[in-house]
Amino acid sequence: LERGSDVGGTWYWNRYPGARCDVESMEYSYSFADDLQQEWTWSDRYAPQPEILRYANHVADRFDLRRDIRFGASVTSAAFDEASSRWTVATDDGRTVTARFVVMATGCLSTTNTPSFPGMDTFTGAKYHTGRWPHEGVDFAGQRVGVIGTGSSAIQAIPVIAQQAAHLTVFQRTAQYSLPAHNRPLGPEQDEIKADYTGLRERNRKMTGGYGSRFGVPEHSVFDLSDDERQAEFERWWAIGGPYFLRAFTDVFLDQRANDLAAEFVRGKIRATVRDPAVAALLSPTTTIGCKRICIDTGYFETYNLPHVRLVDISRDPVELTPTGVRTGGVDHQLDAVVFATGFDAMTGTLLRVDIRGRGGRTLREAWEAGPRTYLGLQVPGFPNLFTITGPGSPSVLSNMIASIEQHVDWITACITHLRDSGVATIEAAEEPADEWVLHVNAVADATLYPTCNSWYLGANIPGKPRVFMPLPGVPGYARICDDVAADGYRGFVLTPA
Ligand code: N01
Repeated sequence: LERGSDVGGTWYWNRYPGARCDVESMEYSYSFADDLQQEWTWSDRYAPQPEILRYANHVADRFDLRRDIRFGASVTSAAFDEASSRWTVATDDGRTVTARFVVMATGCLSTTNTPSFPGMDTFTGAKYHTGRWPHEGVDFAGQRVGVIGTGSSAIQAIPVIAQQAAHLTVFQRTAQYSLPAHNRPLGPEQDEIKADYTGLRERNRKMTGGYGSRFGVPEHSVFDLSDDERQAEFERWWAIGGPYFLRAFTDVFLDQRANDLAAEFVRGKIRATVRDPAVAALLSPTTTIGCKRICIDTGYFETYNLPHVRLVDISRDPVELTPTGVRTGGVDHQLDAVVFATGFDAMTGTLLRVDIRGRGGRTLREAWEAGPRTYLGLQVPGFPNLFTITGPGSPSVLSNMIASIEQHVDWITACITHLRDSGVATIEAAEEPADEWVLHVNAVADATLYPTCNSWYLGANIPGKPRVFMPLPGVPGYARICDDVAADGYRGFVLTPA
């Protein structure tokens, strides 16, 4: 059941200018069929959104998947019937489906967040959200455009919108770290990787984030090197492009002083790029680098050197919409269009918008009142036979999503096969293992610097959302635990015979 009118998920909805994956194309792709990975040719090191969408369509056609997909079917509720051990899933077109198993493959960043700015409905110009971009595209030529937000989506969109628009105003509440993508057309390395694709996938599974094994892992502590050596090492990782800079030293995510040195290096790059020192200062983040999801850009900071681009600090003065634009700090900015690059109700938002009812009619919303509680990010106690793909408590957004999706799909497929073959009616996460799992996820996160800022990983971007660190850092350890649990007769789950 798919809400969109076609396949692609994230890459179906996020069609904003400049949208591009910031995991390398050769790795942000399926590994389940060698023919598929051998025959597909990627254009760039980091593929643009239209190409990834073409790839999703290609996969759907090649494996004849469309016959099993009902498009335009938005799920409104899912209820478990204890007598029959079956789920009834309803869609917004009034139809229902019954099933033994339900797999919520609803994405981690699929429910957009548009803050209710005062005067929202009074604005007479065009309004867009990066995560719900019009399929026909938007022509900003000759327009005065405002962008609210400076996260990953904005940082990709701003340089491209600046090329089209007559005038661009960026409203920034918090400066964000961004690393250069160093994107380029893929050369001979495409064939080199294909010659040992299986080997690359295996090596990636041993990486913390499940990607980028070709670039290696950090070898030194920041404090092992002299100032000059450290600077040279930062430069070396910076030159690789993409998120790899954060791997420069073993302690960037673990030690605040190490992190401060990495952060200062990046601020130095911003100062060297942005000509106006006051603008450079405004664009320079002061928080822990990597704590919020790192942004990857192509020409982001350079964009602020253009005469028709203006940065407006809204950290102290909230935004209000007026009929003709945006008012902040007592100043009116006249705009023809406003782009909300204000993010998502991440990880739990989509699941909680479906009326999911498990045993005793208990809703998922009630079960997660104090924050998401899962076992392995795969199941929730009280919701038998309901699985989540890349659910909270699994590496998900801290990893190469495609690889993590495949790991979950493989695990769930093997699990369902086992249940069928052994005459088991239901599988359900037990209470205690789920409690222990939540503690485990938080203990792993607490050993890093991740919890030190107000990120969407913590739910901090949505007013009233419980503060719980949702993704689990560390792909290899996680996959090992999942495999051990299965090998141990699905330890921590309750299996009820038919
Ligand atoms: O959203 P975000 P995003 N008033 O939440 C601001 C993935 N992704 O769509 O920091 C004013 O990061 C908010 O300000 P602040 C990736 O995982 C991947 O950009 O809260 N401003 C922030 O600047 C990413 O992390 C790719 O102070 C408000 C911005 O809006 C995730 O998606 C590309 C505000 C939101 O940033 C989300 O990224 C793009 C308010 N009331 C995205 N509310 C690739 O792989 C929010 N903001 C390429």
